[in-house]
Amino acid sequence: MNKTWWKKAVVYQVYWRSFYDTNGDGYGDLQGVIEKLDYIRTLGADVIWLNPCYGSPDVDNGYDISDYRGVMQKAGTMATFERLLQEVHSRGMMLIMDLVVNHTSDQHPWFIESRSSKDNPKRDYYIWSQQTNNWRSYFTTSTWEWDERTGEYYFHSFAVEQPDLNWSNPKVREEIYEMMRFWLDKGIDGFRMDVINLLAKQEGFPDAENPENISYLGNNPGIHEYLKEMNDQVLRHYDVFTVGEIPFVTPEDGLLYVGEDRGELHTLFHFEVCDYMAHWDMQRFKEIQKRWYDGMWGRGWNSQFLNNHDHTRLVTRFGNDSEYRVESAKCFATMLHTLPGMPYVYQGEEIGMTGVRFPSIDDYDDIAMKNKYKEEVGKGRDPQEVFESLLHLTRDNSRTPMQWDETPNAGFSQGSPWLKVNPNCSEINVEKALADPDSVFYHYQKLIRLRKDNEVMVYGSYEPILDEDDQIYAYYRTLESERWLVVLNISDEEAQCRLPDNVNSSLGEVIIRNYPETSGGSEGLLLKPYEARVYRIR
Ligand code: TEU
Ligand code: CA
Repeated sequence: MNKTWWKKAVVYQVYWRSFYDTNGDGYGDLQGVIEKLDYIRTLGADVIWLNPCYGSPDVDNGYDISDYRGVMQKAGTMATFERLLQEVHSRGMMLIMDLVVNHTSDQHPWFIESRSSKDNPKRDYYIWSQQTNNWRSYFTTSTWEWDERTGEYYFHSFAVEQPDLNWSNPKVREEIYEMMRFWLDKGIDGFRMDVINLLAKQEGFPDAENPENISYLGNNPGIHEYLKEMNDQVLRHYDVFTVGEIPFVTPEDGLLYVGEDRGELHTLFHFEVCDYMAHWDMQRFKEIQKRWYDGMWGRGWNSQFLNNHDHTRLVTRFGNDSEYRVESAKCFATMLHTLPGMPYVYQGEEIGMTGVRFPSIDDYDDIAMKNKYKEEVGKGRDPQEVFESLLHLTRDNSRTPMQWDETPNAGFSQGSPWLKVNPNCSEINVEKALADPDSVFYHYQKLIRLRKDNEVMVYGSYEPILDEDDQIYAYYRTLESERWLVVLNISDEEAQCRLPDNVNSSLGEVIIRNYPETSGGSEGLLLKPYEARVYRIR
């Protein structure tokens, strides 16, 4: 397996609008990211993934781009962006940007032209049709929107305000490649590619048998030709890192995107956990890890994450954010950083931030949630019931402002934050975390440092044991003579971990743990709720 710098990296995701506001307008901004870079550096992350900060009417928080070469006013200016990049580099870190090229904003000049007349030269930049089919989009009931002016429908995989680009048009592809070079020439270190497997569409848009399963939107014929071309035309000319956001993907298909012999992408995010596992499910999680490891190891590189700006914070969704918040945060951190693949830390995860429950739908911003709410209430369902059903997974769970300290608005903003701050901010914040040597923060810091010093965490093989156990997740990582055993009790109860005798007697030093030292007991290890230990094997 070839070794490159990014395989050893840990990525820290900055959702800038919720990170740190320096001018009091209620939105985090790029200047705020600059001011907090030393904090990220202290954590130890190597790469920063910055969510989209391009020109945008902001219907989907920057994922609806109207100006690919500009910086959104809320975020700052191009000069601030360039300073940010320079400051990141001067600290020995890297910066990757979101690349959102499946769709633009309906306010993008291309779309404004495209919709203006059927014979406009930009008409074919988007997908127009006289007919619809039965497909749902991510955020609405149909992928087709009627456009009065020219009497045709346009195609959108997400919101109505996010028309899909027509990638079968070579001019579109050339425009996108030019735009990518524009940013790469500024010196950015790569891209996180938004729903990149959606670029190619199904020929003729046939009706789906089960329209609720929207997997027809992705992995369609032609996608690999586009990605190879993108690599040929752009990426391979720079030393950069790419991660594709790839829903509906199996390990077999995953290899087609990131196989080391393929010349497409470096790594991917799959969503077998975050899109389909609403609560922790041990057997399912073990099965997913095993299948992806068997399918990709040695041939393509994976990612590890349990939350991001789209997915509810991990302690709330998978752990226990009341009784065992700190323990479960550290337990999942231990898991994410010891599983094979590149770990992602989503801002606030490193202090164990939790999801929220605001009283009313009006307290929420997420377009996915709000559209779904309207759709369901429109069917005559009880509004309160609909609202409650959406709380667990609304994207705003992880979008509330970063909690820096106990001052008003958690030290995030002097103004009125665009999304309310989580009321638990006086208890959970960076200032407290930095002052407490046992905090979640220092556990992450230690895990990240361990990765720098121990290649077994990066290149070690993965071998799970105790497969049937519903409380304990245990696995070896082995690289040459170095062998580690990770033992995690992912449950609210104590757990007896019955390791085979020969394993028990080979346990060496504990490399990292999330509880103070306890005695093992002769019949096996007794693990406290969410206890995590990593042993060196003798
Ligand atoms: O996300 C794609 C998306 O729809 C996710 O919500 C989904 O849960 C999963 O990640 C893929 O199946 C990206 C962005 O991350 C999201 O914020 C945008 O709203 C969306 O694309 C549209 O650009
Ligand atoms: Ca601001």
